[in-house]
Amino acid sequence: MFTTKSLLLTAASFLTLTSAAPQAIKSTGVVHRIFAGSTVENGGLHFEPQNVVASIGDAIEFHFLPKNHTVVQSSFDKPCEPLADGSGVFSGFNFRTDAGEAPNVFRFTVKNNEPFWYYCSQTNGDHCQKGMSGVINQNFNGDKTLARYKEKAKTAVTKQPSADPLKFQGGEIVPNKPL
Ligand SMILES: [Cu+2]
Repeated sequence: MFTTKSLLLTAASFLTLTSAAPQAIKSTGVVHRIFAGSTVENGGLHFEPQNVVASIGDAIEFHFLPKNHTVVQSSFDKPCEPLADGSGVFSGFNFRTDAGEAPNVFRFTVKNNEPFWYYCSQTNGDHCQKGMSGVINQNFNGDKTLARYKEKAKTAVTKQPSADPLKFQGGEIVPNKPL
């Protein structure tokens, strides 16, 4: 038969188990390098690779080529605009380079399997409208494709995630180490 004390203890241990803080995401050690401004296609207004499949715990590392690109998370429905609730990932204009790769990279860890849409917010040359966008973990069974995102981006207006052009969020700026 349960005493009051044993019931309380049982309840306390149950609460301890269920109210544990969310676990930190364990790194897989996998790094996906995406090059912003790759000249492989589209006169450099391009991310390469632009359609990446990544697992939770993988690192995404953006390397920046000339001239002055950014990465800003958006929704599928509103290309060239940051997430409306202010929660999105963005790099800031911290990676200007005139030749070769910028000395730093922008890096973050994949936290879920939701599609992650992003664009370059450089308005000098209309990068987003001209196709400088990409996706991580597109749902390949749905109709929300990168091709459709780019089509909608052609007539979208680019918005910045912050009034401070150097502000970044949701990732870290770390030295670009050669492989
Ligand atoms: Cu750009």
